[in-house]
Amino acid sequence: MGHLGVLLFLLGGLGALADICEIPQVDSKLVERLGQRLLPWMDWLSLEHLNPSIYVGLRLSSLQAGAREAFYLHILKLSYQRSLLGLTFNDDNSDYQDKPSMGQLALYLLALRANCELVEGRKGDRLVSQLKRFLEDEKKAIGHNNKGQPHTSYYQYGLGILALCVHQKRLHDSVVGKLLYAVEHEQHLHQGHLSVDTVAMAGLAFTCLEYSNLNPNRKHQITRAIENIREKILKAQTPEGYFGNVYSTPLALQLLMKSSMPGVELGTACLKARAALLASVQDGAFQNALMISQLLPVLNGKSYVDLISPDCEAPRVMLEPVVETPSPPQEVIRVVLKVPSVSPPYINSISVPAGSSLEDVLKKAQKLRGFMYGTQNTLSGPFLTSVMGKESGEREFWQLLRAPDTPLLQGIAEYTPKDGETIELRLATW
Ligand code: B12
Repeated sequence: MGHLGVLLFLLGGLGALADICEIPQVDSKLVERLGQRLLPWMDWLSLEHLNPSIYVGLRLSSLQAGAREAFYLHILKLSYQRSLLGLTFNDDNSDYQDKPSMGQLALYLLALRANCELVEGRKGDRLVSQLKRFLEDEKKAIGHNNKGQPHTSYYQYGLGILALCVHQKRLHDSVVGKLLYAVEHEQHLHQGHLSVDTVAMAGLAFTCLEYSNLNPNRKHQITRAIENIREKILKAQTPEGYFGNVYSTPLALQLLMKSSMPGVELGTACLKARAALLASVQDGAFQNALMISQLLPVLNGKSYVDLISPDCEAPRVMLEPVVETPSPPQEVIRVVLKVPSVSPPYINSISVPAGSSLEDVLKKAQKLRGFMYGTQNTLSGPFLTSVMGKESGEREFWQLLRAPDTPLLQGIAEYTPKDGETIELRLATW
C-alpha cells in the first residue's frame, strides 16, 4: 500500500469510528454531585416513596452507596413482595391501592437483576407470572385490530418486556407483536408528536430480545424495529443536540450507545447530545431523582440492556453525603396562576420567595383560598391529579404550561417559576 493508500485507509477507519455512538468519560466530580442527590431519597423508605429506578441507576453507575444501597434493596424486597404477593400481616383490602403498577413491578425486577439476582423459586415465579399477566391484559386492551390503547402506556409495556427479557423469561410472540405494531404504526404510540422516551424504551426492550433471541420467529421484525427506532430518534435531534428534549436524551443515548449505523454520522450526533446534556447538568437541570437514575448509567457507558449480564464486581466510587447549607432569605417574586378550563376560570397573582417551586406557588394559592389542588406520588415525584376539585379523567391530565403555550419540562416539585411569569394549568388529553 502506498502513502496515499495508508492515508485513505486511516481516514476510512476514522470515518467508521465516527459512525459508532460512544460517550467519552465525563468529569468524575460532576457525576459524583449527581449521585449525591440520590442519597436523601434512599432514606425515604415508605412504599409510596420507594423507587426501584434509583437502585437500578446507581448499580449501573460508577458510584455506590455502600451499606445504604444494600439496605435499600432489602427494604425494596420486603415492601414489593409484601404488596405484590399479598404477604401482609393485616390482610384487609385497604392497601390494595398501594399495589405497584406494571411498570413499577418491571423496575423492581430490573433492580433485582442489577444486584445479579435472577427471579427464581416460588416467589420469583409468582412475580414473573404477575408481570406476564399484566402484559396479557394490556395486549387485550390494545385488541386484535390494534385499535385500543394499553391501560398504562406503551412506555410501561416496553419496560415490562425489557424486565422479563433481562431475566431471560420468554413472552408469547403476540405480546411482543403489539409493541412491534405500535412502533411500525407510529401514530399508536402518541398523539401529535413522537415520544422519544417511549420509543427508546421499546428499543431497549427489542435490543434485549434481539440479543437473547427469545422470540426467534420475530427476529427480523425486531431487527427492523430497532433500526426504525434509531432513525426516529436521530431525526428527533434538536439544534442544541437533545434527542427529543433534555429529559428524553438519557434513555435515547442508552439505546444508541455502542450501536453503529452504516452511512449515518451517529458518532457526531451522540457527541453533540453528550455536550448538550453536560451543559444542562451544569446548569442544574437534573434535580429529579428519576431523571438522574436514567442518566447515571449513560455517564458510565451502560444501558438497561447490560442487565442481561450485569457486572456486580465492577469497582464503584463511594458516595459521601453532603451537608446542605441553608440559602439566605430571598426576595419576593410574583407568579400569575391561571386555570381557564374550570368555571368560573381561576386567575390570581401569587407572591412567593424567589427560587420557590411551582408546588410552593400552588400551596400558597391554596392557603390564600379560592384555589384547590391534589397530587399523587409517583416515581417522578408529585403528579398533579386534580385542580379546583376537577380530577383528570381517562387519558386526560393536568398539563403544566408557561403562558402563552409552552409545556413545562419539569413537574410541580422541580419547576421554579421566574418573577412575573404566568403559569397555566390546562386539562389536556394524551
Ligand atoms: C407516560 C408519561 C406521561 C403520561 C402519564 C399518564 C400515564 N397513564 O402513563 C402523561 C402524558 C399524562 C404525562 C404527563 C406529564 N409529563 Co410525563 N412522562 C411519561 C413517560 C413517557 C413515562 C412515565 C412512566 O410510565 N414511568 C414508569 C412508571 C413505572 O413510573 P410511575 O412513576 O409509576 O409512572 C407515573 C409517573 O411517571 C406519572 N408521570 C408521568 N409524567 C410525569 C411527570 C412528572 C413531573 C411527574 C411528577 C409524574 C409523571 O405518570 C406515570 C403513570 O401513572 C415519562 C418518560 C420517562 N423518561 O420517565 C415522561 C416524563 C416523566 N414526563 C415528563 C413531563 C415533563 C410531564 C408533564 C409535567 C408535562 C407537562 N408540561 O404537563 C406532565 C405531568 C403534569 C402533572 N399533572 O403533574 C418528563 C419529566 C421530566 C422531569 N424533569 O422530571 C418526562 C421524563 C418526559 C420528558 N422527556 O420530558 N407523562
